[in-house]
Amino acid sequence: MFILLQFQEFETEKSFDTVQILVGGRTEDNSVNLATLSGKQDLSNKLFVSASNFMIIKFSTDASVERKGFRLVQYQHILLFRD
Ligand SMILES: [Ca+2]
Repeated sequence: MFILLQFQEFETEKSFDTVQILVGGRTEDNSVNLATLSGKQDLSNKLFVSASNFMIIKFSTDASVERKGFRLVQYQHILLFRD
């Protein structure tokens, strides 16, 4: 099982409100950081991929300054390889 994640919109307070994407394990401690995102970004052409059936999306924020936020799409599928 692969998990593919795509952001349709992304805008958070730069450096202070971050979205982390972690892959590789069931818990944060067992995962590696694939990306740390913040600010206003066009990510509509970028796919974030987990090669397992786990993906952690961690939003960290502070007490001041809000932006629009983010909207994401998740795709799950099984890839079949044939000779
Ligand atoms: Ca903030």
